[in-house]
Amino acid sequence: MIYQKYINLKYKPTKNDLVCVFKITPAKGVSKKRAIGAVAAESSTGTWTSLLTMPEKRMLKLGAKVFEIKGNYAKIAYPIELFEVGNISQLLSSIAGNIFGMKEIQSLRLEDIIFPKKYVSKFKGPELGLKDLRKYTGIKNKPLTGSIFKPKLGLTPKEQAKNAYKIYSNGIVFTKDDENLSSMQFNKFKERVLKMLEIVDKIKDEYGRNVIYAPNITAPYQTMIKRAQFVKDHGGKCVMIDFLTVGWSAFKEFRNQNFKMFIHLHRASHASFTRNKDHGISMLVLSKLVRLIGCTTLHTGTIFGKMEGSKQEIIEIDKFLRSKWFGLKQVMPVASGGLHPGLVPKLVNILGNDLLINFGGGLWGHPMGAEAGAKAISQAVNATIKNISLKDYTKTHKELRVAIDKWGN
Ligand code: CAP
Ligand code: MG
Repeated sequence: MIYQKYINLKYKPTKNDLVCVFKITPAKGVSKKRAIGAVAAESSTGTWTSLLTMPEKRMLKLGAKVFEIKGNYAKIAYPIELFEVGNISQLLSSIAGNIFGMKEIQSLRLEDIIFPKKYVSKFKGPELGLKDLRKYTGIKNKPLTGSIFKPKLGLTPKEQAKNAYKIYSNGIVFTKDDENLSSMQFNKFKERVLKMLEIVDKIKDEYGRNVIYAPNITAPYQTMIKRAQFVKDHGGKCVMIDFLTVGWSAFKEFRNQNFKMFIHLHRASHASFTRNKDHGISMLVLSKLVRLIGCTTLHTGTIFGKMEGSKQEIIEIDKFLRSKWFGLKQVMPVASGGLHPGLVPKLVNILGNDLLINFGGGLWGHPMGAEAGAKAISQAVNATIKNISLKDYTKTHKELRVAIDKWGN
């Protein structure tokens, strides 16, 4: 059986091999080795039967090698020659393509990819990274705080801009459109951007602070480019892209335009294939691919908020994004989703300060209004970095107390 020939437990990966870690659950009645061999074959040079078009020795030499099997986890080494330089789509069509549909497996999850320098060196990584964001905002040793306008759809540009002023002037440094706001009848892109950038300028004039607005340019590629250029032409410093719904190719091509603007990446739709721990692709893999292409900030989860994501997984992803990695700039992780001021201390204690913490409902739902919502967030961050318990801080900070009365901690 050809599949098993892709298993070679004596194989030692070379420094140029790309290594994938898979979690493989064989289908009923299929041996583990057959299932794992099938994944290695189908994701590299093989298929379901022997062939006459190439000597088997040559096909296996260029093929993937299963070099480690531990329980349901297999490590597979791929010769770098199997991948086109700089082509993420082709990489995924190989190691995250047909294999998920094979009858030999019941479920399959691509847990991690260990990239060789030879592969990474062909990518630019972030044009503007974590350090550039801190430099621009002037915020050094504490998390950045941001907000998403809510309700997520329905506000007019004028309403959004008015709300933006209320929170920028009370300590919020970053605001973004929601992931499903692009250019709607009730909120046209250009009108929104112009009104929002006027507020950004107003804050600069009145407070001397650089604040950031991330307009969502998610759209067909050419429209994205036009919208990004419009933002840049009007003094904007950042754009937001839902990278999975625009696609890897569009995201990479956009990055390659070198707009010299911050790129805020939203991961809408990721959970369709990251949350099932037996089948799909891990958020760690997505994070590595995103950093290869390059962005400034990436949503990675909150542990305590409304979205699924384990503490261990989010710690690992955030650590990777901030790590030294073949000279590529760092990416700032974004914690967003169901967050409110009461969660700030435990979030920062676990995920650290190099974080953008975004609040949607946890700001706009504050009983005293948006200004108080923004103040409560700043108060929670200040209490955390001063190592003062929220309980004590609420004694002298009403906005925080009202937030904790409503949402707890
Ligand atoms: C949060 C949010 C974010 C998600 C993203 C929303 O709003 O704007 O898009 O949290 O999730 O639309 O739900 P709230 P993730 O603060 O009101 O929850 O960062 O996990 O991709
Ligand atoms: Mg959202």
